[in-house]
Amino acid sequence: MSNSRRLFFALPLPAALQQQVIHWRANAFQPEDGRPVAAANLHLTLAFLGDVSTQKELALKTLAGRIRQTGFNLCLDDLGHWPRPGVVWLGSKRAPRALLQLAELLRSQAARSGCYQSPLPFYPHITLLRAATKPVAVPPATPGWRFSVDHFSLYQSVIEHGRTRYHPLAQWPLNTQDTQ
Ligand code: 2AM
Repeated sequence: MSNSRRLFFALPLPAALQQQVIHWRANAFQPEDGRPVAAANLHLTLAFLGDVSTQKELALKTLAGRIRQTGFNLCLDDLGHWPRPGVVWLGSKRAPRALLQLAELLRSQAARSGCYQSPLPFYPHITLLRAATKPVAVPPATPGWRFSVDHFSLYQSVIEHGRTRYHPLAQWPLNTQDTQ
């Protein structure tokens, strides 16, 4: 598919928070635990779309633009390790309902547009380390960062000079009223 792009919807982390997370991570894990995700690549995926044609991308952007959803505060107070995909992640012990609703909407729009969606339940997370297939001593707690989510974005995943980079292509606001 020469005209297709590898896309996903996600929540970006504010730049200052990206820096706080990577500084904390440098002390919280050992180099052999896994490959750290670059600060600018830290994000929370809402819906992975895979390789998408230009036409389908336009349709998905139109649908995303019609979403009317409230913003929310996200507390990053959970950590875990999935050895099989080799992922160490940061998450939320109590994911806000608005986050789950937004992801559900984007995933069902993606599925109806023909983008394969994993049958596994959606588990909101921010990947911190990859290639973490061996046992990892996961710290008992995070600093409990909180941030306010007022938009979501569409990203393109590209390989540049052998490294994965995520380029934001578009973003849509979330209603700032009724933040939890
Ligand atoms: P992960 O961080 O748990 O690997 C871009 O690849 C983003 O989409 C990543 O956050 C990744 O989640 C997520 N994603 C979900 N399903 C994917 C898939 N089948 N292939 C690649 N990435 C996927």
